[in-house]
Amino acid sequence: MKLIHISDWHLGKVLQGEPRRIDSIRTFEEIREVARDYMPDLILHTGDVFETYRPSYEDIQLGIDMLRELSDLAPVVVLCGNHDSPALFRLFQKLLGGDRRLIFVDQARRPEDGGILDFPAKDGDRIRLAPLPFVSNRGVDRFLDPSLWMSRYSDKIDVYERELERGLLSGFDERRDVLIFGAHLYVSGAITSRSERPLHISDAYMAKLESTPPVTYAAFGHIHRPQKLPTRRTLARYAGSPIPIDFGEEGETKSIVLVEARPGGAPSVSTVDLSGGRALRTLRGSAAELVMLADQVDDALCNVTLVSDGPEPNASSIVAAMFTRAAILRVANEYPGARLRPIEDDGDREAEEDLTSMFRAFLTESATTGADAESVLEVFTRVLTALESAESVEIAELKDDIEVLRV
Ligand SMILES: [Mn+2]
Repeated sequence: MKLIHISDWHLGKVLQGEPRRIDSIRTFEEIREVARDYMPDLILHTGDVFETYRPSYEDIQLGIDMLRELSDLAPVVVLCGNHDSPALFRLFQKLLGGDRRLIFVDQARRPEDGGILDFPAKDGDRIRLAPLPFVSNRGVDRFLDPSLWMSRYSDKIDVYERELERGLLSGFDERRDVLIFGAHLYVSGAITSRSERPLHISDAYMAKLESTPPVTYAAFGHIHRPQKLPTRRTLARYAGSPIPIDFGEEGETKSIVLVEARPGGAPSVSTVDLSGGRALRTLRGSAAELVMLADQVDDALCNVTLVSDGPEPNASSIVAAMFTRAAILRVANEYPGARLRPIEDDGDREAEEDLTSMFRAFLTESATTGADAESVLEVFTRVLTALESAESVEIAELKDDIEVLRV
């Protein structure tokens, strides 16, 4: 049998104001070409098709069109990720009726409730898939015995995995079956990209990798960095996202996974790199240094810091003129005095800090733009004092000061 494992499209993602639709379309075209050549028996999408619970109609249309195109090549199973809405997945499934070519799995089900999906493969083989969409820690979990509702996340996931394992093994035919597990899950040992939703990759949402059911291949979604997982008994991978979703993924090579296996045999697993998504680049340097980088940047999405001797009020236009093909998402200007030096902590901190010291602390972490930090702090203090002391403040008198604070 042959399987293609894809994941984490995040359609509808807008990065610092820049829509990523074109990146998704370009990588989809690569995925489709690979699928046409590979001729898989099954395509498994391990979740986060959409960026949000309520995707726009355009993004729904795009996602469905892409999945339908893939389903012309092989049956497609899509697991609900933590960014996806289970209710929307149920609606899709309802609209598709009995279409066995495109299956949306909103939640895990017990084997007797259709929790295990079988697909015919080449040479009379059969793929048995145990799908485990994202399990939330919130609310009452009907899959579990009520006595387990309050237990740790990893223990809950264990229950799901044992139940699905039972389903995979019941009626298992070693001469023709290849077992596959698919889950939208953060498992121990995974290296994150820092661009996944932080809460959902915290320890509170971590499952034990060793609890993965014993299958020929375990397909994981959720973590955006493509990677093989350090398991001994089961071959397991995160397919990762096809495009770098956020700056935490800067420089990652994206890919999809191809799996070929015979019943009872070890799988052969390979990856195909995807290059369609525009790169993300963080650039920092003087005008002379940045100009040298301009050639390599191409059409990347860039966050640029222009380093100068003093405040550079035209930083944005200088940078824009250098990088004509790139999408400039953010321009910062750094120069001596743009940040305050932190004051030594004398340990005798008052219970409630006053606004000036809070603002001072802020200016040690965030650079000012257009005026040096000392003068911004001075103006801030002057405005604050005026507001606190005067019975009525003439805004007009403070106008110049406020102008400085605005830049
Ligand atoms: Mn996810």
